Amino acid sequence: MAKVGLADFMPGNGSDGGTQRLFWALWPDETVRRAVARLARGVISSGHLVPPENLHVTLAFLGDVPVEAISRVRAIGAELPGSAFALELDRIGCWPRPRISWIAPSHMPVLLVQLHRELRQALRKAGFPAPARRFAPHMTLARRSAPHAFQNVTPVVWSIERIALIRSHLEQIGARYEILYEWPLRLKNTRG
Ligand code: 2AM
Repeated sequence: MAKVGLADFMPGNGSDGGTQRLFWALWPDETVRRAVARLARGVISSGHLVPPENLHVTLAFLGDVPVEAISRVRAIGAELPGSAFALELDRIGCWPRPRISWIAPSHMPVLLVQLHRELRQALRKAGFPAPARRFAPHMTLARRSAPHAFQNVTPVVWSIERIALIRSHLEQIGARYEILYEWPLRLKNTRG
């Protein structure tokens, strides 16, 4: 099959019949979602809180992927040799320019660095544009928030045992995310 070129990834709302707006993510379970949402409500006092069901950590944003290329995106997930790890979300901060408040790990697990690297390499090898941004794992908590100080919080310990391919539906009330596929990570070593 032909390689997908940059021209195939033009921005759009992902709802036209020929493409789907996709990204790779770590998707929290209900317990993590609730704990993070509670922290966010307590700490962030401006902007729009992300609904708990939308909370996630993006691994790689693909943008609009032609439907005929999705089987190759899936194949990457099936072949990714990542291992499970624990992520401690313990720091709330903000990026003033995009006006985003986030929660992130103050310690970056080696296994997360490896997982991201393997995913980026696999995407590149399969002809997809690899993420250009430096990898700064975070969970967006609020958008259009006013700048605020960093704050260390009691860690939310998240046991990450799978990765997910997510479809983003851009709707009038905001983004709606759909888990298209999930793949388990190897349960060898749960601490990075
Ligand atoms: P964010 O949380 O920092 O906004 C779906 O849009 C997810 O992909 C979001 O978590 C978003 O990150 C992330 N993302 C990364 N690069 C993006 C881009 N160029 N456009 C939109 N979302 C992007």
